Amino acid sequence: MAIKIYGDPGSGSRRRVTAAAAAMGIDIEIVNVDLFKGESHTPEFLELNPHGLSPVMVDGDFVLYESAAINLYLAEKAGSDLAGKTIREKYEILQWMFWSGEQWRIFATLTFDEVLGKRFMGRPADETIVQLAADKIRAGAAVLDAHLAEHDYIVGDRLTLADFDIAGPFSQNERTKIPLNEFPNLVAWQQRLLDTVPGWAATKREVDERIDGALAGAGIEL
Ligand SMILES: N[C@@H](CCC(=O)N[C@@H](CS)C(=O)NCC(=O)O)C(=O)O
Repeated sequence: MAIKIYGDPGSGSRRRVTAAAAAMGIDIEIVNVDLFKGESHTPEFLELNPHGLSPVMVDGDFVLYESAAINLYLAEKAGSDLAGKTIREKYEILQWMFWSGEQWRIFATLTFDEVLGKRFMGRPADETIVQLAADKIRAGAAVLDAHLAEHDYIVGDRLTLADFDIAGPFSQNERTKIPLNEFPNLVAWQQRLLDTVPGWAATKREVDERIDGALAGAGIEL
């Protein structure tokens, strides 16, 4: 039975999982959950993830949420080296994945909620929050940019799960305008991922079509 991934095609977090699964050659069955219709807050979905967030993985009777945890589970199950070949590489990858969750993507999500989420609700963004998130993103991006001046990928100069996690905020930046484009090595690395990781390019098209379609449907111009 294929592993199921529940989530919305516009979700940058679902993207991290579906792109990583493709890179690891893992067969998955996608179950679409429409976030715009509130489908992640139905009683059935909340049984899978009480936080009501996309994505969720279901492998037989095992249910797991949090994209990074799902990717680590998939890598271990498939025996993929995307989670690291040596103990040192594994912990370097985990270092970046934890950093990404706690210090990086959270500010991109905050910006998405302010700039896009609130637009869908007809409310203005809180500029103090947008500015705070931009400052935090700039601080992290400066470190990443310096790191990527010396490396083609985040760890070990080859694709790993750390790349998917840290690239997550690029999923919405054409719409949220978080300040990633000020950092040339970061932009070049993102383009490298799009050019060399087919699943990253395919899921970008999915996210863009889904969110741009929702914006057009709601008559919102950014
Ligand atoms: N840290 C979580 C983030 C999940 C998340 O924020 N998902 C968003 C879409 S990218 C969501 O489902 N939002 C719906 C909501 O807030 O109700 C993960 O990595 O899975």
